[in-house]
Amino acid sequence: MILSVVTYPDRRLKVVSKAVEKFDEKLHFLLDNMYETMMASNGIGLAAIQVDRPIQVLILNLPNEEENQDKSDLLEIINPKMTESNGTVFYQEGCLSVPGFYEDIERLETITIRYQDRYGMTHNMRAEALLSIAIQHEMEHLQGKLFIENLSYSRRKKFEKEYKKTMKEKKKR
Ligand code: QAP
Ligand code: CO
Repeated sequence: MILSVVTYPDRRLKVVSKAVEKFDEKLHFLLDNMYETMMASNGIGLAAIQVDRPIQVLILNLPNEEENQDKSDLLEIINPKMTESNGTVFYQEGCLSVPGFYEDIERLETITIRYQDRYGMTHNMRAEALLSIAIQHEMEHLQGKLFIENLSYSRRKKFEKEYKKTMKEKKKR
């Protein structure tokens, strides 16, 4: 089942997500629907709050070396906590909740997280490169934060202006 994606400036994206306590069928159904929704929208990552469920759930399916988005590489990350980090890098990010906009954002280069899977099993994972960036982007959603909130004042103003203009043009059509 494909769910509808909440887009900026919808206030529902600002809610702080609650920890998952029950690793039941309802959670598995949400995870499966999030995967379908992400694939149908050409995304590589999605947080539950983007489909109007403010719980600490995110999924990632990054393309491999052959640029294929293999379902066997799907990561389902629940209740994540960052335990270590090193360095910083810039990366041009986008977001399914801010369609059509891409901006360079500063992120931590490598991170280690502790998280649970759909069965409630705890894992530790070290991430670098795109995976590290994607996890940080999605973990910010759990705090009710969007990547555009990391922009400097002047770049944020420029974004607001362009986004409003694009929205007006979309309405006309
Ligand atoms: C988050 O983003 C991310 O504007 C996932 O028109 C971004 O899947 C992680 C998308 C950058 C790491 C690096 C955006 C699709 C998808 C759009 C996405 C659009 C269509 C964004
Ligand atoms: Co996003």
